[in-house]
Amino acid sequence: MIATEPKSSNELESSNGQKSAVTDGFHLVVDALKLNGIDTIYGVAGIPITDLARLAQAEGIRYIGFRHEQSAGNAAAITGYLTQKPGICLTVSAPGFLNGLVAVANATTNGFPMIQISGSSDREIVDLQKGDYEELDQLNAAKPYTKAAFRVSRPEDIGIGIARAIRAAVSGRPGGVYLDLTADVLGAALDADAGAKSLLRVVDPMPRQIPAPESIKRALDLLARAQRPLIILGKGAAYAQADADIRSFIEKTGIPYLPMSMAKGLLPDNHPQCAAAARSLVLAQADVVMLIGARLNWLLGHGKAPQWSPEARFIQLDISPTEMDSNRPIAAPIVGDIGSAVSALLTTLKPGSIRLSAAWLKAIGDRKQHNAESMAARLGRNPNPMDFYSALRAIRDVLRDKTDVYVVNEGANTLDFGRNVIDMHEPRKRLDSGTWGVMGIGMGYAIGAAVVSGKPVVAIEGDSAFGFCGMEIETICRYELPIVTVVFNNGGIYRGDDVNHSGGADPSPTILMKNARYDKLIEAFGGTGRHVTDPQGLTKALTDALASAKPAIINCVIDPTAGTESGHLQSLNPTSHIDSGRK
Ligand code: ADP
Ligand code: TZD
Ligand code: MG
Repeated sequence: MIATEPKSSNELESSNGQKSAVTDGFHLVVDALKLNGIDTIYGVAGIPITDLARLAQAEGIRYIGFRHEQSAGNAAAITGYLTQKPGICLTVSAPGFLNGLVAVANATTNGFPMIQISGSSDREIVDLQKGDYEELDQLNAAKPYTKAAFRVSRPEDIGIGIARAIRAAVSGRPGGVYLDLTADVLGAALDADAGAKSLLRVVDPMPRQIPAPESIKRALDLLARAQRPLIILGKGAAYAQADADIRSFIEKTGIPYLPMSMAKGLLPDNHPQCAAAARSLVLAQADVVMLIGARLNWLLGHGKAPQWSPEARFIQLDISPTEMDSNRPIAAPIVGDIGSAVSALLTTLKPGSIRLSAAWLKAIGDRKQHNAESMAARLGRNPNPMDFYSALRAIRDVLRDKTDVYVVNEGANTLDFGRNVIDMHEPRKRLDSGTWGVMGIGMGYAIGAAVVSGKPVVAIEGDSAFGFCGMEIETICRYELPIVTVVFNNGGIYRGDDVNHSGGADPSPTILMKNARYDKLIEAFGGTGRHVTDPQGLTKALTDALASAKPAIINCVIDPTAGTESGHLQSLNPTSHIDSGRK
């Protein structure tokens, strides 16, 4: 059982009869986390970390207990993204560890700082494969999927282990870190004074990385020669929390910008320089492109023609030097942290040095207006049943003046349409499937955002996406978090009308339960469920749910034929002729 008294309360009688205060691994872990300002742990309890969770809570760290480690890990990852402090996920050995590892891998892919702390079984049994309870060589399993992985094998190394994990998570390009704590280390006793001395508070774990002045000059010279410049803001720019300087640089230069999905709101989406509604035009025609915290990966077509002009030249601001030239040659790399880099750009920028061609701005303005009109027409329709547009219009209108609400979004069509329709007005308020396009982040991200901010969250979830993490509804109700989950229920992955080509009775691989009532799930846990079939019903249900600030699910019936296979990613989906009758 846990010692309810705080640390160093136990006393051991030594061989000479002297009593000396002792501490143990559990206390040292909690003390080390607190010393480094960690105030929240997300996890699932069990052998050997149950008492670690209890002790953390007893000592004032908020502990949020989940139903599945993957969601706990996702909550930790988004906490890291929102706060620049590593989010902590606590897991049990082997299966719990592996469940959490998916979230750590996803965090690493997205550049979110988090630490998965996992208990592990006895080394001598694991290493000789003698067959332990929950046996797994966790450290080696974690290595390929994490930014760094460490194991602590002596209680006196806990302080160093946690310090190294924190630095690895937040320095340079942030990522997911694994920290392995054996059951032996957790239970091991240590002289309390020696234990206290072994702990350290990390100094400046996320040091500024000031870019070379010549790299700033090279970039500004290139921009000065541009006719059709474009800035792309990625989630690295949002993460950097240099919001005012980024806005100032964009406004001072007048350069049109395109936000990647999680950078939406860094400047409000209705900003006159936002070129999101002219995306294909600006990608194809820009002659100098400045990437700020965005990788030229698949989300940007790898920078390749025909999406991009083969003549375009690139400036890239990134903390990771090896990101440069990963897809296209980078003519002006700026390696450093975005806060320092943008501030240096602002001080070096000479007024009037960047002149945009009027034709460029006009072409963008015209295309924006044209596309805005088509979008308004699509959003203006009121089909029955609802399609993605009419449902998202209702949500957009409810959220318009509630700019403090976090929006979590995942699915295929639900994600792709949601990104385009829901405007964001504040930085770091949109949290979505990110670099992997992963399903199942929804409830973890929603819980993490609600816990760190105390603000309301609206999670717009495809019905398939929701299923990956739906049991966390109980977690949301247990902690009474102000999260409204809107399930876009089109009865399937992408669509709800696919057929079994064998003619047999089983549903098609992409089909989910017809007429499922996700709203009823939350009622089992005392939350509010609403079933809506039209935009008016959705408007009212969402407005009421946000006003109550209580957990709610809105089951939102969407036309099963409204979506497209793979959403907007059809070009990535290889297809086969399944049978001759297939259309
Ligand atoms: P998006 O998906 O929004 O395009 P990416 O995740 O591809 O964004 O890119 C984010 C980039 O931002 C990464 O290459 C990462 O190294 C970089 N980055 C993250 N934090 C910082 C920072 N503080 N300063 C500079 N670059 C950063
Ligand atoms: N598993 C995981 C972890 N991530 C994935 N991206 C997938 C499977 C494959 N997948 C997608 O890429 S989107 C999607 C899956 C299963 C679900 C789409 O259905 P939905 O959204 O109901 O969430 P729409 O609105 O019906 O398209
Ligand atoms: Mg669906």
